[in-house]
Amino acid sequence: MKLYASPASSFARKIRVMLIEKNVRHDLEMVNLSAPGELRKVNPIGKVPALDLGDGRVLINSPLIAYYIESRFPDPPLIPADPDLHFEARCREAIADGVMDAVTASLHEMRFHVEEKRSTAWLERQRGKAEAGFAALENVLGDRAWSVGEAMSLADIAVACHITYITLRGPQFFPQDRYPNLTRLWKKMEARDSMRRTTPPRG
Ligand SMILES: N[C@@H](CCC(=O)N[C@@H](CS)C(=O)NCC(=O)O)C(=O)O
Repeated sequence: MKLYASPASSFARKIRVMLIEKNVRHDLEMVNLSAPGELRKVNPIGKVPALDLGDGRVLINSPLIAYYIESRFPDPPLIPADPDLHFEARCREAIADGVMDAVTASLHEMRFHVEEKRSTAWLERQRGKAEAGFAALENVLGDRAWSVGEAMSLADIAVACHITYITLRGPQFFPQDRYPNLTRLWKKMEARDSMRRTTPPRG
């Protein structure tokens, strides 16, 4: 099994963290996303993560890959088996991923357009999504230890991986004093071995 990732990708980091937490043996290929060459052969969309199962099948899109890993390697559970908690965890993952998509769209607009050519309406729309997403995650977390149930789950991993990336590349999208519950969870997550071993580069 080979995982295609890139050092900075928080979507790929979700999967790397899961594999480490579950102690799943795998090969890791770091891709330069500016020259995705080989990646395009396994994922026509050219995005990481992609998981090559080694039997001709390749899975793409982190929620699908996460679900596959959980199904194949259920211990320790990172997506709860209980149906209500299962979908709650995956819904939180989807909100965290959606925040990350909105922040990425904003960062691209700012990177690829000089100021006078940027769409303020587009930037505002993305900012609104990021703010609403973080607010929803903050409120449902409250003062509880974990996002869903009584143990760490994929929801916590997704939230933490994306907050780290956003804090490095667009800290204005995550003012820590506005989101004290998420900040507490994020810092706790970052102290884990699986998170330390997958820390993205600063540059
Ligand atoms: N929805 C996808 C998003 C993956 C994604 O956006 N990956 C980025 C890196 S964080 C990427 O590969 N970008 C390269 C490109 O779009 O060409 C997932 O959850 O896996």
